[in-house]
Amino acid sequence: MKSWRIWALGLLSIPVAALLVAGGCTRKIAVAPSSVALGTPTDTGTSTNTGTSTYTKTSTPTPSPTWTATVAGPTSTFTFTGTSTFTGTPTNTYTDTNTPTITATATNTVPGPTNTFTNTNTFTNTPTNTATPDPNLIDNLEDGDAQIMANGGRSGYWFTSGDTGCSANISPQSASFAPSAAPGNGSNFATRFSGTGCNVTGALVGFNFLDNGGAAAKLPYNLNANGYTGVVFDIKQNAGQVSSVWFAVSSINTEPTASGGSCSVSCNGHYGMTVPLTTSWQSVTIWFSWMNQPSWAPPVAFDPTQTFGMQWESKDTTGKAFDFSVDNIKFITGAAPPTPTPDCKPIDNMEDGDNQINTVCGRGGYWYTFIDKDTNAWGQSTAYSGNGNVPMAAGVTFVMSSPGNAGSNYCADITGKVGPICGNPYNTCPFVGMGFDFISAGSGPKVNYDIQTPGFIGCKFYIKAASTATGCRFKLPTYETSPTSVGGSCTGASGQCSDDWGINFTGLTPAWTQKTVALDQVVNGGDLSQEGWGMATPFDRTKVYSAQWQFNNSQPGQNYDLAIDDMVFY
Ligand SMILES: [Ca+2]
Ligand SMILES: [Ca+2]
Ligand SMILES: [Ca+2]
Ligand SMILES: [Ca+2]
Repeated sequence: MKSWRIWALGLLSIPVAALLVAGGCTRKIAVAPSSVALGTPTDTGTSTNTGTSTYTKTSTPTPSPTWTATVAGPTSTFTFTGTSTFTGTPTNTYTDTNTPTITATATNTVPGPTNTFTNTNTFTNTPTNTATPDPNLIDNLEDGDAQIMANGGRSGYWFTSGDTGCSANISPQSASFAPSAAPGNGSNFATRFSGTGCNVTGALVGFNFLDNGGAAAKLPYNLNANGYTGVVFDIKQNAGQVSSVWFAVSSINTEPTASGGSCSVSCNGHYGMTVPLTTSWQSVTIWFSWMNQPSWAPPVAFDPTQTFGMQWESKDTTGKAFDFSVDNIKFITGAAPPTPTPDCKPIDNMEDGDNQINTVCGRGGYWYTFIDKDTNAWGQSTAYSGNGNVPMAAGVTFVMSSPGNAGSNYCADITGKVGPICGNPYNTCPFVGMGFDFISAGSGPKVNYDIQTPGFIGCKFYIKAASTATGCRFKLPTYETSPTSVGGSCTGASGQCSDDWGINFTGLTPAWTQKTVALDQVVNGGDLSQEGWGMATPFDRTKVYSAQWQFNNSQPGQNYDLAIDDMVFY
């Protein structure tokens, strides 16, 4: 019964992107000056008429006279020939759809009734482009090289980077970066980045604002000097399973000292935002004031006066294929709208493929397994994540499994076996499970999460069990039920802590099923109760530590395969 001896595995809040290395960022190659048409051309040129003129006309009443057009350039002469049977003074009207406006005049040499002419000339205009470069445009890739456009004083180069699992598989490689000739968004070129096999931190594509000539230290670029307050870009998922990226702006306080920043610990936690990908081009607007750091990163200020570049990161670390394109990156100016009010209800659908719940509304804890562990006979449970391929042990990062609920890519899934017997010294029985903390505590005491203030009254999630253990207990450790060793207040005798508030599920099947749990005590109309073997506490809705799914001595010796997906508050 007693879960007093918990050895949490994978609890380390692995900074998923902490080790992303922005490499190869200053490769300098000889390039021709940009000659791409910038901005909206202003047509101030001379029109050269190289088309064939045809004229149609209507006349009232019929029968029609016959008209023959003599075509010239912008000045055309019309000659009427034929026999008019009409009498009276004709009024001829010409409609000219050319640009620039043709100055043709026509002479109706035969009097008649009201005639209407429509000029359907086709002209080929050769406008003179007098547009000036748009200083806000960062790059449209149309010159086909690896350097961003020379607007706004910028000069940097594109680069790519991948972790040790995928560095050889990413395309393009940083040293040979080239825009993809596959059509960009209404254009000839875009940045296309693809790869597979990332297993540590992921992979990224990005650029520096300034060319530093290959030196280690990047050069700072001042966004405020031009009044830049945000950026828009076009982005599209071409293929692969990774369906979101982390967009980030590197700046001095998150950039490592080795590359010109001031960060010395847990660096590269750049300010950014998650961008969900779609399979058709979408325009994404990001105001810099909307951006946040990843929750694992030491909080520092975003300094817009000392930024280095922008990057798009695939955060998947389970080897999934990613393939996305970026085009038409452009700064925007002006006052940012208020930060959108985030939807605090979704907890995690795992679709970003990492081991962290959604970093929203103060949450951002990490998935883990926990397991009995002792030299006693009962300490023999096992746990695997990542489609059963990752044996969980202390410090091993929890890996999501595929596929997930409702055709999605990922879910949280653990497989293994519950230890066989209960035993001394406290009649402790085997247990194993998975869960997450609502707030990452790092290596410190667990952090209270308040579900009362946001008004959450329950949670929902999808669950399935595909092995012989068809039941589990869903529970929410709180400050009051947790032992002092992890930051809680439970000081009961040995073995009396961790009798957490929860609910038992039985009859789970291999089919995904949604469960709804009212997060309050049964006596208050909720679904939660303690098991009764431990210290009695109230269910404190302001001090919730975690959500966990656990097998215990009700399934000794059972094989289990338990999956969770699409968890939300309501
Ligand atoms: Ca383009
Ligand atoms: Ca270029
Ligand atoms: Ca996540
Ligand atoms: Ca999912």
